[in-house]
Amino acid sequence: KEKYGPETLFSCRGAPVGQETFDAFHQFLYAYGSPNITGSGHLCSVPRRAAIQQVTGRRAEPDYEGSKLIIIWGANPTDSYRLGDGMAYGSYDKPLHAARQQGARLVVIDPRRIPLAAQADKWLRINPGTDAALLMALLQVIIQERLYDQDFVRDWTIGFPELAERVERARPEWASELTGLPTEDIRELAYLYATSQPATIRDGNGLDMHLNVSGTTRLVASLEAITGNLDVPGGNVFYPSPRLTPYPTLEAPGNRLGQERYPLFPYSPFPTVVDTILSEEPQRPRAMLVYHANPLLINANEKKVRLALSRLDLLVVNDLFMTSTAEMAHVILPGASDVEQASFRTYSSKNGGFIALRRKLLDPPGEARPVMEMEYELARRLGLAEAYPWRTTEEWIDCRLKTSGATRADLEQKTVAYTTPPLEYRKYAKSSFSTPSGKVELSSARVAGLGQDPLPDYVEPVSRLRYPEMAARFPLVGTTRKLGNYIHTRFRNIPTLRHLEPEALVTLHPRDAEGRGINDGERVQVSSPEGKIELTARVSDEIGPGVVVLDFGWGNPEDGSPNVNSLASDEPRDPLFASTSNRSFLCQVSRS
Ligand SMILES: Nc1nc2c(c(=O)[nH]1)N[C@H]1C(S)=C(S)[C@@H](COP(=O)(O)OP(=O)(O)OC[C@H]3O[C@@H](n4cnc5c(=O)[nH]c(N)nc54)[C@H](O)[C@@H]3O)O[C@H]1N2
Ligand SMILES: Nc1nc2c(c(=O)[nH]1)N[C@H]1C(S)=C(S)[C@@H](COP(=O)(O)OP(=O)(O)OC[C@H]3O[C@@H](n4cnc5c(=O)[nH]c(N)nc54)[C@H](O)[C@@H]3O)O[C@H]1N2
Ligand SMILES: [Mo]
Repeated sequence: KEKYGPETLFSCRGAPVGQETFDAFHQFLYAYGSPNITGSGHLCSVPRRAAIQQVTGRRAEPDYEGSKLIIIWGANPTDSYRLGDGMAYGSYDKPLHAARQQGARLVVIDPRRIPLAAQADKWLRINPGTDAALLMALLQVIIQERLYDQDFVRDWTIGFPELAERVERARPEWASELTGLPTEDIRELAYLYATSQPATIRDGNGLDMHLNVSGTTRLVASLEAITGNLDVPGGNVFYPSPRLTPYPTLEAPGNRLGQERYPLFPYSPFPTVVDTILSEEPQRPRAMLVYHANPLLINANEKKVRLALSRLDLLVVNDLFMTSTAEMAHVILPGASDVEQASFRTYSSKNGGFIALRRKLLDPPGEARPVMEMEYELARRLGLAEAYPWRTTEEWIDCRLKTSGATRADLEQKTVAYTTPPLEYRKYAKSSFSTPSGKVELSSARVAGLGQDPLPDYVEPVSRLRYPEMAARFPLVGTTRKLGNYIHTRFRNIPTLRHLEPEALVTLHPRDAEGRGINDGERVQVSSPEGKIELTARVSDEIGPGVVVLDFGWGNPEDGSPNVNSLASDEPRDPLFASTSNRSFLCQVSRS
């Protein structure tokens, strides 16, 4: 701190589970004098949410009940279930299946035949990263055929003529070339979506890990809006969510790293942190406090991330297990697990926003401690105790719940407490949209003000078309899948789960396997411009020819399988959010 300044300390957090994952070391960092929080956000829903916010003020979620058409778009809810849905609806996928029983049609847009695709009326096997082309063609047909909601567009949107002009040349034939989808399927989906009133879209993390997440997801929101599907029963709605007492209690001490370049991204994007560590800037990151995260394995370009982490003067990792990131640490803080510390979480749902408490069931073993108490103790020893309104986990929970409408005592009795009224539709008629103009901004003056294109557009992903020369050596497009039995890089050390999915696989289409003399179950090499790994081949037509799917989440010391992210490049990046293309990279598969 004395030598380089407090802002050279960074905190890095992973995908949140309980509220403690959002809050850990936040107060500490601000009290210490650093505004710099980083993590996995650039790969996970933050860009999608922030991009859609520019259009409609808030990301609208699917309201399956009463819907006539459900589009599952880059999401795999069967394997990647969402926390809270089970508590709100009895089981995570109940509303979706209930709507199906009422006759809703189901369309899945995914490069891979996910479990829901097998039950769908239509599976559109799209080329990875090309969704914006499909979206523009849908808009083109819907606008040209005047299938949009003309009253809504007139009263509640700005920028419609500009959007219409932008998509004018995006004909289904054009999109067909890029997406690999038949022209007829594109035209049919445009009619189906515009004439099935109401229709709903479940957008997912499949749209996140590409270099154009901002353009793609703004187009999703634009499509929902102009067809009159926003905040209506059976459409895409703004669910109520609980409000917690504001946190942290301190102001951010100055501008975060990346704030000027990526002002719409609420943290410091990890790729920017990596670049800055590797630069000669005197103010570069020098120390990192990693909590509940495995940044070495989950970011594109493992080699570069490893180099950056190795340059830090101090790397502290708080985890339950010896992860690949923890192996690099100077200091390891043994964390208490979910069952060894109390916590809570807020959820949005149709029935209202609710809060659920997680009870402590066991004492943490050995030197492990609840994170909020560890944070407080660290702050106390550094003379920062007075920034803290809590000392214990329970006091932290009380602090956060103070103005929420629920108390810890309530939650101990009820487990789940609703703190808002149930969902109300068409809220915009009363309170407008929460954008600068109060309307849906199909063209965004705020984005233009950042020197960026005010309208969303198609950008060619990492593909054979974008890099024809590279494609001569690496002719396949690699993408990755999350495994239902694991969460990201976790749980391979649980024998019962490991028994179900013992090793990392690469899935190839039969035609690609045959052409390479590869049989199901054989060891193969997968190489990309960034590196080379060995995996076991799985031959299946659940993906198209020319695309291979690699299993994400392996690479920790005890799992003995390689990390797919060593093959993905960290460039190019999304212009607004620095998202990298973890889900499309050029590669080649050959017999080992
Ligand atoms: N190629 C590719 N890359 C991806 C993805 C992909 O699908 N494909 N997915 C992306 C997405 S969506 C995300 S969110 C990120 C995930 O990125 P991360 O969140 O960084 O990954 P996790 O593996 O969930 O790491 C969580 C770590 O926290 C530890 N942990 C679990 N519980 C506790 C606890 O109670 N206390 C403490 N101290 N530690 C705990 C676990 O042991 C684990 O090491 O990866 C992203 N990267
Ligand atoms: N069991 C389990 N549950 C989880 C997680 C886990 O790791 N394991 N992770 C949690 C986290 S942090 C998250 S973010 C959520 C994610 O949950 P979801 O939002 O459902 O996202 P994913 O499971 O990553 O699935 C995304 C789908 O998008 C597809 N896809 C990939 N690229 C593209 C593309 O370019 N276009 C289209 N249209 N589709 C594409 C993939 O093939 C995949 O089927 O799940 C959460 N729940
Ligand atoms: Mo995520």
